Amino acid sequence: MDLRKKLEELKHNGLNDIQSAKDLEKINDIRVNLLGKKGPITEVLRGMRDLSAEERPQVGSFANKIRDELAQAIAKRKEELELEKIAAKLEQETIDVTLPGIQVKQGQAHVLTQIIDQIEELFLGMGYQIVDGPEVEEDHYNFEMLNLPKDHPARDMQDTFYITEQILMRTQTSPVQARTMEVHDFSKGPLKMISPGKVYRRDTDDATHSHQFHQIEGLVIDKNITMADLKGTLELIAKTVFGKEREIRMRPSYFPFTEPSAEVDVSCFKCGGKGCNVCKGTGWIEVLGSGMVHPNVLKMAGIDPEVYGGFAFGLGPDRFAMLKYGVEDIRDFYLNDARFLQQFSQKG
Ligand code: 2NL
Repeated sequence: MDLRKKLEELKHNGLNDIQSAKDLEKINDIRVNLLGKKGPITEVLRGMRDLSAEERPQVGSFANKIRDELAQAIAKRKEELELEKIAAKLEQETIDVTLPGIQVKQGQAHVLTQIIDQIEELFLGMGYQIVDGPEVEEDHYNFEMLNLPKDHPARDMQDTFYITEQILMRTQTSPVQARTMEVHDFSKGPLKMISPGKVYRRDTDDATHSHQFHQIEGLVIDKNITMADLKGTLELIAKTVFGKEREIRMRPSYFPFTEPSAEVDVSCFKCGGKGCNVCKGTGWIEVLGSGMVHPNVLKMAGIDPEVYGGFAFGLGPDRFAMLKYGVEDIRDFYLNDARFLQQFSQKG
């Protein structure tokens, strides 16, 4: 058969196949079949051996021209198919940016953390340090250093979780103060600290008690500290947590680690002092305990009570939150029920 005719036919059929190729795999198959080493054009070129010397270059250049045309058509069709493929993909992945988004639930600090943060901020502003300490504590720091003698009822097995005879779960955060007093260097300035944290007691007798709760204790030791310093400080706590209209009153009381000791009441934040169900008609609510640091406590920490003195107080963030928000069961704070906790959102 005439080689020219054969080449014409190859071109015609080849272009048809290329045009009707529907995907990139097909166009690749065509390229390999048509232009490859075992393809029909290579075969034609091989068949040129039988041609005359005149005809050979003519048919040769014609064959090359057809091969170039087919290669070009393949490249063009390949590009078309690639663009089509991208267009189809874009079509499929269309995102409607006007659709409403998925609301991300935003958390918030736990209500007890909110109260603790508020008090920490107040005392940081007055130059106090915030000190942490162990929750598993030595009897020595939890009781002995705080002037609680061996026969004190708080040291009863009924009231305290003992790990061994000398190791226990701290029942107050005062051991942190005892440890700090012991190492404080008064040549560098007075000691001013608060110690917030978890404490543990065995009393679970009613809904206002839990085997684990929180305490923040404060301690200031310097020369010439008076009860007026204590009262001013306590008033600031009351106003910060319960509102700036609040007033406080101090009643004589007893703690082994302070002398004199005072119980502190805040004027009722619901009725303003007239008397209501929250303050049980008295106009006052008991919120914390306080006093001037007992000389024995100073002595045991190596501080001379003839030179130095100080005040201390202890308050319960759990009790503060219960009073402030009218929560009746302390265990609500520890159940991690979002329906309860969400009520204390700070978003307003
Ligand atoms: C309460 C109130 C209080 C203290 C804690 C304290 C700590 C040191 C020295 C003296 Cl290191 N006092 N803390 C003082 C008064 C009251 O807590 O109701 N506690 C049972």
